[in-house]
Amino acid sequence: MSLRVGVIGAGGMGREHIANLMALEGVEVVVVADAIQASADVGADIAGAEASIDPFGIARRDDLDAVVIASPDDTHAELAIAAIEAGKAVLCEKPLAVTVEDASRVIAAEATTGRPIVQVGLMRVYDPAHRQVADAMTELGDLHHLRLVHRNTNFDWVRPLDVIFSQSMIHDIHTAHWLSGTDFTSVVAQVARTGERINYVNLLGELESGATVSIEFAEATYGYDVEIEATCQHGMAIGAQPAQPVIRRDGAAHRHIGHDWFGRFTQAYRIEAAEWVAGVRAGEVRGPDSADGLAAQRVVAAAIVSAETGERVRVDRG
Ligand code: ISE
Repeated sequence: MSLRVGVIGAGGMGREHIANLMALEGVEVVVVADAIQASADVGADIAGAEASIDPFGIARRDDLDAVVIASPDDTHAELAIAAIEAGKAVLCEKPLAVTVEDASRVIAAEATTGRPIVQVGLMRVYDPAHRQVADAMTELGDLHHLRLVHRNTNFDWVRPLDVIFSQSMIHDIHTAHWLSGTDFTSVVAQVARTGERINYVNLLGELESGATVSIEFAEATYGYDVEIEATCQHGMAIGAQPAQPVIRRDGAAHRHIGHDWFGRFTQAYRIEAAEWVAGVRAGEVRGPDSADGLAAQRVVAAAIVSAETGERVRVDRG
């Protein structure tokens, strides 16, 4: 029997999920909802699905097995709770919520169902380059330091600091949690601005294991660029960049980087969709779960306080 899925949010991320779900056998995207009719129509056209402008109605519908939430970040928690209460499996784009309190409310709602049903779209765990680093680390002994660099292309949008943390750096925060297998204990954040624009954020974190993590975030104009380096007891691992040919032309050698995360993480998103569906069919959450979403949000909360106070801030772990 096919898995009947509703997709909430038909912006770039929603459309990416629609395309990836449609490529899977036995998955039917039944309805696409977006608060804006024109977007709902575009998403529904891609899927050959019904269009709706009632995201909460979709979350609550009883003829769907699962929903993907890819609406604006501040709607994630309420939509996830509505879907959980209607007994649906959920793939919720990151962040799970924009506050620790709301992420905890999602977890409380999920707990009432008696089984895990929420996966969070922290898709780097499916990225082949990140997985290679994870594999290499198993041979290198204890992790000493992780260096994560995230150059973003939201340059034409002046984003406040909390949004940069919860929308972008949350990926790196979760990567550190995943690769180290431990929690952050404290963070120190430094922020460089030009007027309102945040140009650069540096987050130095300490982990329960004693390892350290540095996350460098920059709004870049040239392309979307993510780097990872793990320094361990017996050596280090450097994440590969996606394989691209070198084009020599007009007296120059050129290698394409890409303008956004859709290009850099194409494969990760595809694998994520397939793994999520397999997990839903098995009645399991196999990828990053709501506890991972909450853990990351706790680090975000501490990072915001650190940036405001200039102090090193302990991460509240509940
Ligand atoms: C976006 O939602 C992502 O997932 C990207 O990885 C991140 O770099 C970007 O800033 C977000 O807006």
